[in-house]
Amino acid sequence: MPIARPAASVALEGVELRVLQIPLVSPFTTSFGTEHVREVIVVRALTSDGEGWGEIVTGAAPLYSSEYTQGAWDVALRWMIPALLDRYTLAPEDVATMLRPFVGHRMAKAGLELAVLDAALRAESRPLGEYLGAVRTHVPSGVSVGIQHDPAALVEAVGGYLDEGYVRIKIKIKPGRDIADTAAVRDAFGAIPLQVDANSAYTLADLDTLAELDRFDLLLIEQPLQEDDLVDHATLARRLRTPVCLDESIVSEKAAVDAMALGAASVINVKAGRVGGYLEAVAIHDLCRDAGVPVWCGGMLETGIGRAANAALAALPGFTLPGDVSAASRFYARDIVTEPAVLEDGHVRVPTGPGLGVQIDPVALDDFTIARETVRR
Ligand code: NPG
Repeated sequence: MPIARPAASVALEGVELRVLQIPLVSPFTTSFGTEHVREVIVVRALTSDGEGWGEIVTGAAPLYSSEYTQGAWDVALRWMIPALLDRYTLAPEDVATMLRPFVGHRMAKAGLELAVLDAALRAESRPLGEYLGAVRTHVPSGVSVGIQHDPAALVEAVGGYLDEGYVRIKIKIKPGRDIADTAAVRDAFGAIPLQVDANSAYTLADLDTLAELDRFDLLLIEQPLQEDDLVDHATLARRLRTPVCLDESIVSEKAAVDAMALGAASVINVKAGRVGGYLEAVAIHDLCRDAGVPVWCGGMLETGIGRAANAALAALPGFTLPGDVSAASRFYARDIVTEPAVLEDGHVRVPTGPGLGVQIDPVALDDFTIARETVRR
């Protein structure tokens, strides 16, 4: 149990799920595709003491991982929510245990756990950051920049984000869009904190190309190989000077233990959705801090719900590298919370109100909702 003081139990009376489609301010291209709209599932836990909010960060298609909207929607409504409603009172710390019989579907589990946790903490008037162990009031904000039309367009995009104050740049790469893109950014901006993210686009056959990246003094290369390529990542890590960071491969605390034991990762990206919840994310943080392995908080284009929770998580002491916790405006012209995250001197504030510390904008929520279903006891 990674939490110093557990939350009080709640009486869960129902759970509402909504599928939202929120337009992006500009298309976001990674090695696995281009998105114009963020499709996401918002969870509302209905308890006898009030409501709580969570977010299931699956996308429309199973491209980043095997999870996707309709799969998460089905498993949550058919299996997970009934299992939670089966027990009248439950502690947020019990949610993961109750959902453990259902294999995989970690993003769905994480969204449900967060909604129950938010409800419990709001009822206690306790901020999520304090509950998780946050030690900072603001977290340094990095930005993830998608693949652009060409290296010149990438330089222009990166320049805009640096002007806004982002303290670390991550660029997406894929085969054929790696060396020239990285060189262009280094040439234009000198020794800025820079890292690259391949989203599993390479194999060990690309070793020579990946080794060429060594000359750019990158903070790290993120997830060059496939999710289950731990041994290949260890082989690659021995051949590169650039630190290898794992994202997709780190699906649990156990996966992090294994990756570290194999030498497959010298840096770890923690995403609560990918690992099944914020409590598992704290456990991975604790593991890495104890082992002296740098960790940072990743992002999944969260709405104001997950963005608030990520800021709270990223404020834990072991997060020694800037994360992908950017301002809401990086992705959205309109958020579903009344006070979207903003960039202040390169940092995002950790909310201090009860629970997530943000309020839902009910009109925006309704405007983006394309499907809705409620399960009650
Ligand atoms: O700032 O929220 C953010 C986006 C950070 O690049 C980012 N996320 O592979 O890490 C990733 C990528 C991603 C986004 C992956 C959405 C999957 C879905």
